Amino acid sequence: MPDKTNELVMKIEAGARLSVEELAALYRCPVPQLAALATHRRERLNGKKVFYNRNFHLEPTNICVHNCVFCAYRRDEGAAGSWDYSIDELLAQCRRHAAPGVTEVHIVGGVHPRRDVHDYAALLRAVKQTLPQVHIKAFTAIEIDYMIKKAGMTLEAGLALLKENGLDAIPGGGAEIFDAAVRRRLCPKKGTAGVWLGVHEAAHRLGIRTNATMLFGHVENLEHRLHHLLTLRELQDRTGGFDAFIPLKYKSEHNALGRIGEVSVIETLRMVAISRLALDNIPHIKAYWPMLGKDVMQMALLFGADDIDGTINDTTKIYSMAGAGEQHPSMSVDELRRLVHDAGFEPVERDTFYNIINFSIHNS
Ligand code: V47
Repeated sequence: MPDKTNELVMKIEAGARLSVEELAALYRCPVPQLAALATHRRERLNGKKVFYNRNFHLEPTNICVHNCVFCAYRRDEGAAGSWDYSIDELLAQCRRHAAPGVTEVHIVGGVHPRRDVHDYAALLRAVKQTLPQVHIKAFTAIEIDYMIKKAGMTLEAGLALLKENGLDAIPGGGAEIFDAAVRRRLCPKKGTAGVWLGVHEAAHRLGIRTNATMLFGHVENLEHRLHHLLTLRELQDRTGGFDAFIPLKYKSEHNALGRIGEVSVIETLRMVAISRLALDNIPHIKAYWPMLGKDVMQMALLFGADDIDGTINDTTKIYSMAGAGEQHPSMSVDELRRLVHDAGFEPVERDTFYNIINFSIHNS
């Protein structure tokens, strides 16, 4: 083993922070060693626990003012394949999917040209009235920025309005890649990295917990990925408001970027491990199974991931429309637990805020 790697192993064992150069060196080290180092970090933070929840998604619309080249989901208003549900239709979906024990609804969709923060506050209020016991994790920072500007409000006032009406947490979407040049190629009209980071920072100030994502495996390189991770680490040092990081592998079907194909499973697993090693201050790394598939999700647990998201109940289309193997993502609690157990870990049910839910109580 080269000296440099020995030094890095010692740093990781001591729990020390890693620089961008050190992370780049680790990215290239042999796969079993990288898996072992990320596992060492995950065990310090989360022991053998792997978290999951009982959740479903609402996707109010796929009509979107943006036209990101990686997206297979967005449509113009009135175009074939577009949808735009009323609040009543969304409440009917809530009633259909809120089985006993469900603790979270994840609401995310396109940036609709005519909807403002008051429209979405009304949706949150209605969902909360219908499912008072369920946490609402809703709207990417990009949706939030647009809906608040549309109403002519300040970011703080708009976020406070959403919170008063039932917003409990914010998901990590819309981050893509923070590097300005890559972002311009991917999603030229969408909010900049500064917009995304500003919304999350303001949310953290208001006590709203959030997640973060990174879309990788398209036109970016390792330097861009590491810059993205360290930008998140820096914000987390200041606010402590992120609960989980989700590395999202680009899926190539039915979108304008498709000809570039997809990165390998090994590259995906290396990114999971590097995320765990870089983000020493974000407690959870999520292996999102509707995008990775069940097999790669299980492998990701051996590369530092400690969260697998939830039951989903076939309620999200973002990944299936981009060609994910899971065309109707849905898993029972028994299957989630078995997959975790078979990988050698302890399945633990959580709510949105990682409070542990006693499995035996819910199933008695
Ligand atoms: O920002 C869109 C990604 C994200 C593709 O916070 C694609 O718990 C791959 O953020 N290939 C939205 N990815 C979803 C999201 C998310 C998912 C799961 C959990 C959480 C959480 C958040 O989906 C977008 C974009 O980066 N995406 N198209 C595609 N072709």
